Formats: sequence, structure tokens, C-alpha cells
Amino acid sequence: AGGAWIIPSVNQAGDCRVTQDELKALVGQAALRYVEPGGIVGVGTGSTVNKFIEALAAMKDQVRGAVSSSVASTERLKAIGIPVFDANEVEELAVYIDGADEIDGGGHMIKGGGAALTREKIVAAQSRRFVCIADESKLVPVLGNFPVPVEVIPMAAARITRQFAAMGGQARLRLKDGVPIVTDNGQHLLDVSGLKIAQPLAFESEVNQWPGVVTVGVFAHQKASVCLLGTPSGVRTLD
Ligand code: ABF
Repeated sequence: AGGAWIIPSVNQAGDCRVTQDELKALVGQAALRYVEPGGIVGVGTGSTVNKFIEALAAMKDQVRGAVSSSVASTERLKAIGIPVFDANEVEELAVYIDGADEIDGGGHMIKGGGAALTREKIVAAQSRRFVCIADESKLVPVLGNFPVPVEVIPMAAARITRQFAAMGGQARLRLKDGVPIVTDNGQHLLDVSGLKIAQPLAFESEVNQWPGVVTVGVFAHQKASVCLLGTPSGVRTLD
């Protein structure tokens, strides 16, 4: 389908360029049409989702609430007055809105750049429909250029690193100020570069069962049912 035309911003040089931020706002706004009035919406994490949350404020009285995938998104939802439910309080959600670090033509994604991959996958799993919102830079022919985030139990990190090395991947512990970051679930994160993931479903199933892996940031079992892609000529809907 086509999509709304946007007025590109014109900078001092007079050339009109659409910023990545404008593309994120475009798809954040476009996602509203997938939110069921009176329903509870599943909400992901990241800067594109933050644009969706900002847009959601305009229809907050039409939604019953949200199930959130991170402390960061919970804080933003509460700040605009949207009730946040625990995932256990809701059996099934009609829709889950979330971003991605990469998405391929089949709707498979790499996610976890925002360190929220575990709760994102949990909320995606309890949603009937996964609407991915992304700027066009995220669409790739094959997943893997973006290092794959993997949430791990700390004591298993070295062994999992060796297992990735055996398949040609270089796993690095995600650090902040030289210290391993700790996720909302109290675990560590590896970022694995050097992989080309042509079979996302097989890759996710294989890595999921390595002892110590909490979540692998390949969303193939929970792939996107539809992707709203922000482009300078409007929103492309891939489904
Ligand atoms: C989140 O959105 C993460 O899984 C993913 O890394 C991130 C993408 O962030 P952004 O929208 O800021 O590019 O769902």
C-alpha cells in the first residue's frame, strides 16, 4: 500500500532530507490504526516505540491499558497516564507494537539492542498480532550484520561464547563503563557479530536450547505479522 506523504524538512543548505527521527515518528503514528479501542496493547521498547507511545497519548482514553516489555517503557506509559498491567493479568493481547534492530523480508527480526529482548519476546508470544515499526534502514536481505543480542546466565557466558565461536561468531559481553550491563531480569548480555542468519527459525531453535541461554535476540518463532516501514515517501506496509 502507499502511505501518507510527509513534508521533508529543509535544512539551511536548502536540500530537503528526511531525518531518521521523522521516519520513526511517522511509523509510530501509523501504528495507532492497529490499536483496538477499549483493548490492552502490548508495547515494546526503543526509540521508535517511544514515538508510538507519544502518539498513543492522543488516544489514551480509548485504550484500557498496556502490557509493557521493559521498565523504560512502563515509565513512559505511566507518564502519559496509561495503566500498565502485569503480563500475568492478561491472557491474550490483540496486538504487540515493537521496533527491531534488523528485519528481513519474512518478518524475522534481530532485537535486543535495547536490552529488553526477553520481556519483548514474552509479550510478543501472548499477542495475536506483532506489528513491527521501523525506519527503512532496518530492512535487510539477511539477518546478522547487527550483532545478535543474547541474554545469558552469567556463569554460562564463556561456554556460550565458545559455542558461537564454533559457528564463526564473535560474542562480546555488553559492558557499560567497563562493567557487564544487567538486564531487567538480572542477567548479562552477549552481542554476537560475524553471523549470517539465512535460516532464522533453525538458528533460534538451536541457540534457545544451549544451557544458560535465557533469550536469543532472533525473533523467528515470534516474527512480525506486519511491518510498517518508514521511508521518505511514506509508510510501506510489509505483510
Ligand atoms: C526494541 O527496539 C529492541 O528489541 C530493538 O533493539 C529496538 C530498536 O530500537 P530503535 O527503535 O531505537 O531503533 O524492540
